[in-house]
Amino acid sequence: MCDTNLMTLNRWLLSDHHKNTPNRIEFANLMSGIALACKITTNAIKRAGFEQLFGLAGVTNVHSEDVKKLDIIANDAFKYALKGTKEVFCMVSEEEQSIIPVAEHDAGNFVVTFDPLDGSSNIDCNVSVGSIFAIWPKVSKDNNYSDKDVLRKGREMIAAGYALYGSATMLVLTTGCGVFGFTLDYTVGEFVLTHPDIKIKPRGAIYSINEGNSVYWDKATADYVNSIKSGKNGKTPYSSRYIGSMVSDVHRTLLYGGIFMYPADSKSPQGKLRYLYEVAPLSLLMEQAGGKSTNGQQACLDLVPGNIHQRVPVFMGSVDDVSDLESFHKSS
Ligand code: P6P
Repeated sequence: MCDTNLMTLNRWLLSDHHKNTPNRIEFANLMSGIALACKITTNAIKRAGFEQLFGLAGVTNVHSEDVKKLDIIANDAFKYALKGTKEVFCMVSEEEQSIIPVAEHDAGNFVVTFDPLDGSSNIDCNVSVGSIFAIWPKVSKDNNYSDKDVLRKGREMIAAGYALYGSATMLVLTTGCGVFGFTLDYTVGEFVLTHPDIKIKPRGAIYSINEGNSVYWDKATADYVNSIKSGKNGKTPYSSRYIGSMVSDVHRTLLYGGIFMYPADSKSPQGKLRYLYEVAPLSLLMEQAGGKSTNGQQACLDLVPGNIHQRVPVFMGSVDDVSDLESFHKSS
């Protein structure tokens, strides 16, 4: 059967769903750049075995992490594709130490923060990985970017999303009116709407955390995890699922319910995950899907990062599960 009326990402962005979006043409153009970067990245991942793209690039990044060859490919894909839209004022990448400027003749009105290939430590064993992005309006009135364009509260985001390079390649996006999932149709090279208006259930039965860090956890986190493992008060014990790739763990949490956690602990006093291009965008998606995202004390979207690679603790997922977690942290 040949569907000639595909609801592609671009058609959706220009549809009545965004009839009140003042600059929807420019935004749709920006998103075409992000979609291109995700297609280039997914293609590189699928070809990695044939073209010796697995393994290390022989350099370390700003976080002193070994950079994979595919990290560099994904980072370049995002930078070139975004600059090519002429809609970007400046960028922040997980792979780059400083804010990435855009030449004045190419500059636009959006700021984009992104993790081009999240979970890449898993990629050589073919575990699913992802790209994460957040879109913000520029703040500077002139053409000189500054920290005020990027060090800002998550609630100032106008859109956020991720690509999941899994059994299928999906792009999951919010523009502030719910969460929508698009699956890459290789036959036409388009992201097609397959998951309209995703909502997370109020309570799940899965918890997701790296239990290898349990010796470092604070009491509140340890007590909460023990409470859902022990099945107190006649409750069924939760199942444990941890992939170690944030996009995959969060996507499963979004669709199946439950809670994803990367807490601060004695090994990582601020947690591990970075605010601008991991925690903030995924927190916006979670809240837009009817879920919750907290650092244990307050909503993640109300936090303001101190630097572009600021790490924060994060607990996100079903409202009732995250609220239970918060009750342990707020009473500690
Ligand atoms: P750990 C991947 O390196 C990542 O940044 C996230 O995608 C993931 O959630 C986390 O780190 C996993 O960290 O310490 O459990 O290996």
